[in-house]
Amino acid sequence: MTETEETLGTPTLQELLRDSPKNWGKWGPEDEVGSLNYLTVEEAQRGAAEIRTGKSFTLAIPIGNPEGDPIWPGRKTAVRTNVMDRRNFLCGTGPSFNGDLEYADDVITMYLQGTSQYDALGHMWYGEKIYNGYAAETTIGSLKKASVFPIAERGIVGRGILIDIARFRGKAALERGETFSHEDLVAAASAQGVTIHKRDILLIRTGWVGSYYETEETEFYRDFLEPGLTYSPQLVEWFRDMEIPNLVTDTIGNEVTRDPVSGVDLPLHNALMRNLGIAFTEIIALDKLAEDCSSDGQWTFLYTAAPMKIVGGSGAPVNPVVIK
Ligand code: UVW
Repeated sequence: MTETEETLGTPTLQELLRDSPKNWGKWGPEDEVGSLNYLTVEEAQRGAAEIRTGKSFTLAIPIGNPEGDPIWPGRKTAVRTNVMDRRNFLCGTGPSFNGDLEYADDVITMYLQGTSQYDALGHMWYGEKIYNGYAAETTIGSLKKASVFPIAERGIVGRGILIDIARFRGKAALERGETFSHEDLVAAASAQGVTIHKRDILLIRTGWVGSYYETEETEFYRDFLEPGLTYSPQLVEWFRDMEIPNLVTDTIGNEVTRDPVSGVDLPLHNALMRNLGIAFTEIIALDKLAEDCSSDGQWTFLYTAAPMKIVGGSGAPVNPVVIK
């Protein structure tokens, strides 16, 4: 099929999401953090109440791995360059300090979405408006509205719940393009012996990012189509009614890349992030945490995250910390 035949009959996001609910204005005309507003001090306490042993997990993937980092096709992986090290001091090109101090320095060049990261609410849009109704023109040059900065200033603390959809389906990782719905999440939670509560930070393991490290790059990126949640009006209503503040997954895009029903690419970035203001956290390492949760039966925990404070950024790297 040619690209034109493939896209013929595909609705625009405007058409697909015409009746989709929005949280615009709910937290005021100047709001930039959306559903993270649900994470009140009571929610932090609810998360803290889940701490039983104090065991902690960091959820970022390595950055600038010589074997490669999983990223969205078209982006480049991070390049860390050493610009000062012992050699400079051996050949006398290093700065001199009283006391003979020496040091190493690095520069990194990377996409802000090129590793474990929070998307800014203004990162994606359609119909000339970003989250909360701000004009798409506010993204020109840098995000003047709904950038990642207010999210970073706020930080994220709440009760996290891990749903291991791969384990639920008896697989190490979901297949390319494999989808699941909110009903599958509820069924998987029930199989794990847990209940997803209102305002939980939802972590979903598909095994996909973990599989990157065991798969040839060409095979991983072949016909790029990640597994993930798939759009339906009912799913959007479920997320809205559950007041989910933050969706965290071990995929690059947090949703199936192309909705198999409508043919639209990344509709949930728009239905959930742009319209409901749900924070998206992507490329997260969940395999070790899932292994531990499966062995001790504790799938809920305190989740904390502080993305970097990039002024005007469309996203920012993050290394979330979970405490059980
Ligand atoms: C794109 O920006 C295409 O995706 P993501 O939000 O997953 O980084």
